[in-house]
Amino acid sequence: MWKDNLKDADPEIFGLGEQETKRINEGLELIPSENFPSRAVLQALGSVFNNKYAEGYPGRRYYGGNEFIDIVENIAIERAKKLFGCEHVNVQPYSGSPANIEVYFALMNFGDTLMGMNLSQGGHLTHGHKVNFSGRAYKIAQYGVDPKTHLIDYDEVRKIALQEKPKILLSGATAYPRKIDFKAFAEIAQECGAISMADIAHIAGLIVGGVHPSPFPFTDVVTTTTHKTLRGPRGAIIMCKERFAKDIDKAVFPGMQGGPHEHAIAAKAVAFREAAKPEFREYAHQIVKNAKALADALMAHGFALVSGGTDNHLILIDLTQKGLSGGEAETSLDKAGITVNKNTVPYDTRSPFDPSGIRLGTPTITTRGMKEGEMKHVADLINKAINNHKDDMALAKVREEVKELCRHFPVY
Ligand code: DSN
Repeated sequence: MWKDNLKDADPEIFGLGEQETKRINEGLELIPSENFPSRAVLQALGSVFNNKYAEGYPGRRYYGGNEFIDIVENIAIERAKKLFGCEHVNVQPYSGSPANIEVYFALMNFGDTLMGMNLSQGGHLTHGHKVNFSGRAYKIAQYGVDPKTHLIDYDEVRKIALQEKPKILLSGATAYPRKIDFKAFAEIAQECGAISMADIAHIAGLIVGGVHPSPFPFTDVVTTTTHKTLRGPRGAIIMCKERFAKDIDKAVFPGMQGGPHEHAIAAKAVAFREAAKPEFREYAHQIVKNAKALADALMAHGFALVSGGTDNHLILIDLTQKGLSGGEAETSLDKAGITVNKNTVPYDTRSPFDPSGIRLGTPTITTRGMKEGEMKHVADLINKAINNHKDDMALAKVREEVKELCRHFPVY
């Protein structure tokens, strides 16, 4: 119904929504940090919960009229606690970057040392990159991956941590195709007197689905976005041990944020309910099965995969041997209806603006029901597009094949 109203009120935006829906339905969206949430999640986002100012926390608001909002926020909190098995949750962070910065603001003084994974080797901007707030306000120590195996070298992490004595030791990544040993990180943090923090944004859905080890109960503070493998609305939450709860809550509000986005919080609650179902567990397992099948099929076509494969939802391809850059591949694949993003590979010799790799993953194609059999087909299509990356006619033909495959797996 809202769509009809939008159609009358703003045909231009409505029309673009129609085009975006068509793009989603007819293309392969392989960006590993994206997903297609349910209509229920989208309805909660487009609901009356958008309207309310609710600065503060349930039962302690700075505005009247929050009797229903309080219930919604409490439901979101309780569901997240149960889903992840954590002691305290703040569901108000607007997104992943604010959530991470709120943790730093809560638990460190400016100038203290933050140790995280280097962006160029799989970390995130907010894990201490020099252009980001995290790299400006704090002293930074960084770890990466082993030059040969492309795996995190936990002995090396320990060595750096003992030397740099960070206030926070952060684990988590945005372009790491293997399992992360959160227990090893927490032990290293304990040994060097640091607070252990994990950013599980990419793999939260895999963790609740039981297909990746959890950072709980040993990690002190855990952040996650809610829109990636978790398949909820764009947003984030911060989870922590009870002893950090007061500082975290104070840093989120009034420290960094004003009015919480209660429509997003309502949608987070809906997503947490969905993620607690047995079907979601199956979904998470299928994401990984699909990623492994896609990785195997790509390697059979001669693609070089960082770390030689994947354990999670994500695949990082080094295109050096294929003779094109990540940027060129992204553009050509776009023409073929296949969406990926250019990405640095570990020890990349090219610039981050046109790096050597592309990053792809299986969360959205698994959401639309594709299984291992389709992964072989997807790999063939990627291979065809890359091999013909300069030939627009050939790419248009691949686009038709992509459309035909997708026709059997409608999204919205
Ligand atoms: N921008 C996200 C990603 O694509 O991995 C990380 O926050």
